[in-house]
Amino acid sequence: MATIRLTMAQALVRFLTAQKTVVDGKTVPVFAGVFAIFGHGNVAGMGEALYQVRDTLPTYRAHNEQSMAHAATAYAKAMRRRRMMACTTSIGPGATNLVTAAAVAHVNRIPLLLLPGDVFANRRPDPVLQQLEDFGDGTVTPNDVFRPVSRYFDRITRPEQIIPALARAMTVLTDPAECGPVTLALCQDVQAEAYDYPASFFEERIWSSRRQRPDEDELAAAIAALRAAQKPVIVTGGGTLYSEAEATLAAFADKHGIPVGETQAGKSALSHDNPLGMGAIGVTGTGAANELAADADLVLAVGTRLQDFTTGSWALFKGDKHRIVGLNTQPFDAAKHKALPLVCDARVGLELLSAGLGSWKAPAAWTQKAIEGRGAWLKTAARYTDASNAELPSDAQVVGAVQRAGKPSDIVVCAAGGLPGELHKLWQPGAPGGYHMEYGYSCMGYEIAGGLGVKLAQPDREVIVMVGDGSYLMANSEIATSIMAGAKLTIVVLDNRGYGCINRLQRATGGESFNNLLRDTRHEELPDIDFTAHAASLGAHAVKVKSLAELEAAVTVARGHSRTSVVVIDTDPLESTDAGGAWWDVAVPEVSVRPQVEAAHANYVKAKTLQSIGD
Ligand SMILES: Cc1ncc(C[n+]2csc(CCOP(=O)(O)OP(=O)(O)O)c2C)c(N)n1
Ligand SMILES: [Mg+2]
Repeated sequence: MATIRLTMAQALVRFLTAQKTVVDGKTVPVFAGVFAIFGHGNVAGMGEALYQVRDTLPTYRAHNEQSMAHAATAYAKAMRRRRMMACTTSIGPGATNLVTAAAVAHVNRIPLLLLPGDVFANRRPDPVLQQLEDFGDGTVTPNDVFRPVSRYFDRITRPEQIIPALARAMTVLTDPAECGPVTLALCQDVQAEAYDYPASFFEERIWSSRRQRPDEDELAAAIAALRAAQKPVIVTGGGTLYSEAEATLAAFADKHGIPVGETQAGKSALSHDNPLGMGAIGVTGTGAANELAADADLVLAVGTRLQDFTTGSWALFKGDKHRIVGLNTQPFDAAKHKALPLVCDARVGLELLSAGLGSWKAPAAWTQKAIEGRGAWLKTAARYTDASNAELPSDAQVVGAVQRAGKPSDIVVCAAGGLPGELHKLWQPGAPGGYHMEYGYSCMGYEIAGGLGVKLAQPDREVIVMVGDGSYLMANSEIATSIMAGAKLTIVVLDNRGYGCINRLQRATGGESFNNLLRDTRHEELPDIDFTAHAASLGAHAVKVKSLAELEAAVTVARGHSRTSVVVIDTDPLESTDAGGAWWDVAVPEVSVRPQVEAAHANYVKAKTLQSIGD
């Protein structure tokens, strides 16, 4: 057997370069690159190995491990999970800084390869710098915290162990139902240890995205359920986009007269002007989508995890004896809330359902109601986003201004704060993939790093990051990375001087304004944070605007820049779009000395009566 003598780290990166996939008819590497922050736990082993392959597997140096893993996650999401990136860190803090980002990828079902360093397998220098000592368990290291946030976890304590471990890693990373983060914790000494690897380990392998076909009985049951429906609604999630099924979905909705509501991950699948596109559904949904959802007798859930924002904490679907058909690659999702499972790829599933339904159409009155509801909602929404000379504009007005300065090919990126609700309801994506919202973990700090990953994936599209002051302050250092990488972003910072959405939530649950807006915090002095000076110090173009008209102009100027731009605008922390939307279960205290809390609790108890448990 032919062998090649390499260190474990050299073999690992060589294996990564040999993994290929086909995108738009072209064979390309599965791994577009590696984000790396070195320390003693990886600089000698992984660092030297990455240097050797820097022309085929580029290494990007980031500024924060969590952020670089967000960027890698955003890259894979923007690539519809066809291509991905890896992240390598030192041991200890470098490694555990990745954990939150691993959770983001896990919740959102996005492939991400994490390669944190780990302690010496030979244990000779114990305790090595940054080693956590467990008095009762010699096998535990901080990297064990990756177990619950990884779809596959392994600790590499022998060089030959990567042969089966990487095979298993690739199987997970490329599986539409199973994919998520894979963590291979690389013991520092083992990274540098040589082994005679079989040459076959490095042979090129081409991976393709599996399009699973459904079970015949499940398909027949789903067709029968749809045929019996009088008021069907489709809820489309991220799975539709990952399956590249947006055209199939549009054809399905049109042929069978079924209106469609989009989740946060699913938004942009349907063209904004599709007459059956009801827009956002759920807690942050449009009036049009939520009215239909409340009345629906059948919900065809396509590629969605049915998280609480989508189901209005399971109080949204109020139709008597409504049924859910769960079309999903993952059986866990397909059978939620006693759904009739239809386990398969979204595109294949919709095609087969359509063939089985033949010329069947939803009752015309139902389809017509949807079309009219959509028209009414668009008029309502325009009231919130129209141009205005408001001194302190609302987030919705900012969304409108950014949209007016936009082009159909733009991609808007966001994750946390009040903006996800406003964007979900009001943003009008021009093309599939034009709406990139991380709302599975809704992780503050994802926005700018995520924008970087999206731009690396889609260099020809304008990437507009919309971010609150809170999220900006939590993680912004990848502005500098975006400049280093030539990955130009337009970042719009909405400065409402605090955690506006949580303050509003606090008030809605009877709480006093406390510890959210800066003015309501314990302080000696209120900071007057100069976001433009901050962004400029990281190398970005930066400008503060005083009106929505100036904002539109500044975003237009930013489009023309080749380097990342930050545009800052002060906004009103108290305003949000009250039209549309649905109830969200946020537990209100049962007893309190404050009458406002007691009143909120009484409303809460009433609202909970509409919530279903398990069906
Ligand atoms: C890492 C993280 N910590 C805490 C939260 C809870 N949280 C959600 S939104 C938010 C405030 C966000 O503030 P900002 O970015 O200024 O947006 P705004 O609410 O003002 O629109 C907080 C604290 C979170 N989602 N992520
Ligand atoms: Mg804020």
